[in-house]
Amino acid sequence: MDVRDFLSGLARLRVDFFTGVPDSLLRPLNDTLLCDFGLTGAHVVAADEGGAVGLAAGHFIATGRPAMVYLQNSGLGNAVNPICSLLHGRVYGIPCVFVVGWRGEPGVADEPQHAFQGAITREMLELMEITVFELNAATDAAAFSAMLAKAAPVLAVGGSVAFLVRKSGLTGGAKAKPESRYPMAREEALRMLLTAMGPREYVVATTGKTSREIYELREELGQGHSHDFLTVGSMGHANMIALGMAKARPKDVFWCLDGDGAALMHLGGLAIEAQQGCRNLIHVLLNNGAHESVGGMPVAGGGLRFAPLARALGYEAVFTACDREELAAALADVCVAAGTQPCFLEIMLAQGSRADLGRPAQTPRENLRALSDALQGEAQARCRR
Ligand SMILES: Cc1ncc(C[n+]2csc(CCOP(=O)(O)OP(=O)(O)O)c2C)c(N)n1
Repeated sequence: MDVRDFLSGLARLRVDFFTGVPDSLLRPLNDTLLCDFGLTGAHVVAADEGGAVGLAAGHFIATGRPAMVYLQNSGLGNAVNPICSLLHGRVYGIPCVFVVGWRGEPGVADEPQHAFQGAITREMLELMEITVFELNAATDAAAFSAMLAKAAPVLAVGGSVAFLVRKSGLTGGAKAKPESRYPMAREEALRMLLTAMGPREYVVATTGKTSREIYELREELGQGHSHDFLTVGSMGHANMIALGMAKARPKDVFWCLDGDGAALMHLGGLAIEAQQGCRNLIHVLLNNGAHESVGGMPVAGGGLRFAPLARALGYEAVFTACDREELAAALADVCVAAGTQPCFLEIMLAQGSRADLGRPAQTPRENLRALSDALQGEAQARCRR
């Protein structure tokens, strides 16, 4: 259904505040909210889905009107705690209107990280006593009106409802235009990073297009994939995975290649990483100011700088680069500092990626097996040396 009709319908439920984390399936909704309300009015792009539930709760407490929380179904995990311990009728009974992009819906081919989450999404919502309505390409005005009529009494008694959006369930709307202040694309920066790394150094890459680009670049550079962990799901956890590996393998060097949206989602990890002081871990923040992989919605308004934050959290070796020349110089400095102190490198980037960007041909389990073999092989070689 057309996103404008959807929003007009929700206005009948008195929904006048919108927050969430973007999803490619919900792009018509995300872009329209951005165009209509900007970033500081009745629409807030949240750092994580749980935070969005908190914002929606605050809006209801202050106004008595339910808010919308939009999310990809991957984000349900982040929202479970405030749904169950804040919104639910046995706690405060705060109503909320969820709009959930249904990745991995049964019967539709999708990426491996969506398969299990997709299969349990409806049940998960129902288990949390949220009333579910499905929106698909065939949902018409009459069907939607019937859903609204059922949703109103649920919200009136402090319950929550979810519109579970199948592929093409929402269409039309505005198109947001990305703005970039920086010249370098993420793929170009990744090529420079992979070229600067030693052959035995390991990469833990964040979810989204970063991992897809690394996979393609490894092919292009003839480097193989055995030294990479491509975190296909679990947005925001690449830094903790990298820290876990770096602590367990102090003689190996690990590069965490992180996104700004992902880093912000679980920002606490950065503090833990800094405090652990692992000298064999280099955290690279690929900052394009946006959730580029799912349509380019801004991350915290698009102007967040992580380098000062990293310094405040305790990193001593902090580098920044805004173009190719600065990145080449910063990489030379990082390679000197790595091994002696924990390093943090922020690269300011333009938005954008190739239209023909592929996806890893390896499954996640194949990826893990190849990486485990490489780690084991390196440990054995070290014993022999
Ligand atoms: C918990 C969770 N919420 C939302 C998503 C959907 N998602 C996938 S990639 C992405 C954007 C990541 O942004 P960023 O880390 O800045 O990297 P970029 O795409 O800009 O390279 C989002 C929101 C997800 N995978 N998991």
